[in-house]
Amino acid sequence: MKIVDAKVVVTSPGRNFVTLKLTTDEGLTGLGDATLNGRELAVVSYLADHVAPLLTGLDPHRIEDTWQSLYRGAYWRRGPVTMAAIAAVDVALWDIKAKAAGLPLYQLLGGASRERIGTYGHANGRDIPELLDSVRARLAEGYPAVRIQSGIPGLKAVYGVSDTDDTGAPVLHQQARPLVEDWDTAAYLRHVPAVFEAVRAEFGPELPLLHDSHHRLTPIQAARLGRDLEPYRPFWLEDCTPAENQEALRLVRRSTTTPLAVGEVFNTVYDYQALITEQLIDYVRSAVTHFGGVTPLRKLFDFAAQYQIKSAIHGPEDISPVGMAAAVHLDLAVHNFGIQEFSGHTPLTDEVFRHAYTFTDGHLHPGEAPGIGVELDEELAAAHPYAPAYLPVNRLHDGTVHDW
Ligand code: EZ4
Ligand code: CO
Repeated sequence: MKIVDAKVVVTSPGRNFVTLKLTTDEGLTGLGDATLNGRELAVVSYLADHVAPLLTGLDPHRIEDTWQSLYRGAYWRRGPVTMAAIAAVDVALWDIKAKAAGLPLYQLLGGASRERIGTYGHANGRDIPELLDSVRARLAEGYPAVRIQSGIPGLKAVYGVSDTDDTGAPVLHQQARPLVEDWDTAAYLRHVPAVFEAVRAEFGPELPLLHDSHHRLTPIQAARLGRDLEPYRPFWLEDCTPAENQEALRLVRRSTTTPLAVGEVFNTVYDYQALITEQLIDYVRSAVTHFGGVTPLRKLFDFAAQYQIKSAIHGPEDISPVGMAAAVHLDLAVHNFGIQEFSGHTPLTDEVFRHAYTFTDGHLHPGEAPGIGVELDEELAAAHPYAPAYLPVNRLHDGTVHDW
């Protein structure tokens, strides 16, 4: 079998998605997600201008060899653009291989290690009463675990709150300039324990509660927050510091027993080296889409497993259903599965990317369709062309740019 066509499809059914479609001489097709939120066209160029010409004529069964030749052959290794492009190729090849075998991808990864995949959903509110309503809504949808994010007194727009409307539906950042959010770390550190207190008081001790600090704290601030949240037994504290400084997590780790989750912006195993070998974290958060595909993410999970660290694949709306499908197959197969973030997509997005995976009673299952189980409606995709979009920028009260 040979690859005869490599096509990059950009579509915006409410937000931008980049998809690689490979076609073989036997008529099999494979899809891979290459969406890099806010920098989409850089990956389109990487794929269309530099990778697609290398793919035609290759045997699609040679996944490891193709991955290594794209990673090592570029000379310029790592980085989100490169790794999103390689991820799309990797997933499209796994899709083809599994279709050729007539099996759902998870069967090629060792088969099911569980019956279904536990998820967490996003609850948020501008204030605590609104957040409590939002938690109630997620529980009514069946979510077994909930991430809680709240507005902070004195701040007008905060991560995880300003990007949803009153009904909890995502507000899309389809605009030509970044939205500016504001930030005050002291106000945040004062408020978050009160948020946990209120949610525990309302929903009791059993509901797993997660929280995302979105890279905004220094190590000593993160240590403080981790300690302050201990009485409420959080499931995890996510991205407490900008963790490209891996050593920073040593201070946090020795200061608190609050579990730590890190890695949604990482793109290779090297970003995790100290975090895993020194057991500084509890969950690895990388997405298939941003980590070079199923091949390296499986290796990461196996590495993490030796240190009792579990998987928690990033699952925001900006991972397309193609990237989500690949994640769900991995989740079902790996032994050290932890939890899967899942927000779902708009009905229009689910129409452009028809998928076999299902979400029932708060749990995902990849389904039994051969491959990853996603079909791209190219006509519908073309009817919704790319629209410029940026992630927000964060500023302190005096105007200083802060981590977003
Ligand atoms: O901000 O995917 O845990 N989830 C997150 C996400 C990220 C977006 C960035 O594109 O932190 O909401
Ligand atoms: Co996050």
